[in-house]
Amino acid sequence: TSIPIRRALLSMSDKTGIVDLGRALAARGVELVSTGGTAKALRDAGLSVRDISDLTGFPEMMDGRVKTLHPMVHGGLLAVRDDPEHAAAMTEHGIGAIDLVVVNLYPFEATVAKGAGRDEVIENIDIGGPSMVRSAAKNHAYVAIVTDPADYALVEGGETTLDQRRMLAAKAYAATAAYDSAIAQWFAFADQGESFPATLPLAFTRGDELRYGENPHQSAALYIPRGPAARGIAQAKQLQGKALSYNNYNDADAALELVSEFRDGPPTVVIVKHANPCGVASADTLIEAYRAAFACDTVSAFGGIVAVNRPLDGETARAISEIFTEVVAAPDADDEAKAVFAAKKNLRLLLTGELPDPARAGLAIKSIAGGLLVQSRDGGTLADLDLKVVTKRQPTERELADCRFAWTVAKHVKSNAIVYAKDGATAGVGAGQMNRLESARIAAWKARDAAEKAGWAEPRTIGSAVASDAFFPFADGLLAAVQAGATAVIQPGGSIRDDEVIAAADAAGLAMVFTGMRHFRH
Ligand code: 93A
Repeated sequence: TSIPIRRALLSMSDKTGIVDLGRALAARGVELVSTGGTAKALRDAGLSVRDISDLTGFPEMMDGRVKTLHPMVHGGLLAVRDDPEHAAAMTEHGIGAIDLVVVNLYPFEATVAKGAGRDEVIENIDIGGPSMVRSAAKNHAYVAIVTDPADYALVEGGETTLDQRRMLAAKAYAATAAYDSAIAQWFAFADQGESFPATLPLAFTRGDELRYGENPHQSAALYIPRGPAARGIAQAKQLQGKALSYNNYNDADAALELVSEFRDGPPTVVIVKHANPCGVASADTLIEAYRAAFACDTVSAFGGIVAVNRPLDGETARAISEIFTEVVAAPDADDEAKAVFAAKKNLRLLLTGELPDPARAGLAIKSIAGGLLVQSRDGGTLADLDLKVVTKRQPTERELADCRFAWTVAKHVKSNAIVYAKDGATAGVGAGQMNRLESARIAAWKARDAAEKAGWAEPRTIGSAVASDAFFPFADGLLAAVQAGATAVIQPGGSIRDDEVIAAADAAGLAMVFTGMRHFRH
């Protein structure tokens, strides 16, 4: 059963749609009460409005900081209408019931986003608005609270049902919770410069709803952080194809994060499957890079996610289209490339704009049962490394270049990670094994398999550089790389058996460099 709206309080920072709503309510005989700016907007449109100062008997004061914080407002919102004591208090103090509140709050986040100074940010913390929202939502048995313009239509008829008011109350508290989180986030991160505040005041808004999670029996959605604009796969613009799935996002993120390491480098292509790169290559042109990345593992590349560090051209788009590819992420794409993909209805093309800075600061969050693990993101790049040659033999220039390339890829491979690379392309990737030796063997085996499939005389691990995301605890992993034909090694160093590992490298005539930095990734 519906209850009628007799009096509505409208107080809106963003006045979009206010006149239409006011007109609809007035047509139903609803009395309109408003704060200064909102009242003016309604009056300018020819509607009759009562000023909030008339209701409270106080002027709006202190630069508007105190407008609606008054018992005439909050009494009218919070009174339990059929409680005799509440009713008596209303009569005694001349408090009139308010049946509908429509509020949108001071634009705190937009003020932060535009880079305003501290005083302006503080001034845009709305106090009276959220107070009314919370009072009205608590008393949803009688009062309707609208915080989302999409719900104007719901109240325009001049009456509401309890179910509607309940739904509106839930949205209202979600809105004030997010609003306060954004404020807390600003205080902690922007104002105090903390990376690990005592509470984690992160506010997220739901973006795309995903068909399902990692598996069909799981629900999933994308959440976008509120506040200062983040940049990454979540912000990419999808040009075509059906909606992305949970796994697509996860894989596209892995691909974009890795290709971003090369944002100032030569044309580079990354192919990802199950969140691990199965082929990565840099070359003089994107098409050459794609061919080289694909050659690393032609089997896994099927149904993969491709990310590139240059605007996509038609020729590369055609090459990518030769096999089934789930998602392509690129900073941009020319008209020819777009036309090529337009014919591939199932392929999703994501345009990311300028690639994110791989060294940027940020938090990496992972959920565990009962809690969250939070760490600063792994922003370590080649520029941070203090490379030390630890073997008798110095790496050649070409070996050193391949070491650096393999190392960059290994950072984005699930641990234990072993990556063989040669001439700026991966030759074999070993990912996610429980020991380093197995990863080294798997990577070499995959390289042999690729050679067999392509009809090459030998696997590309012969004469390659090998990267290990963490130190070799024993010489065995290194010996597996020697067996695969690697001639140079890059690894963090730091094992208590480093001497043994270095001796094995020297005995095999390898050149080995230590990075002093580890890149576990799980
Ligand atoms: O400064 S406030 O926190 N103090 C108040 O008492 C108050 N009451 C409403 N801000 C307050 N509001 C906000 O004013 C509303 O949330 C809304 O955003 C804005 C509308 O002001 P006006 O109608 O004058 O443009």
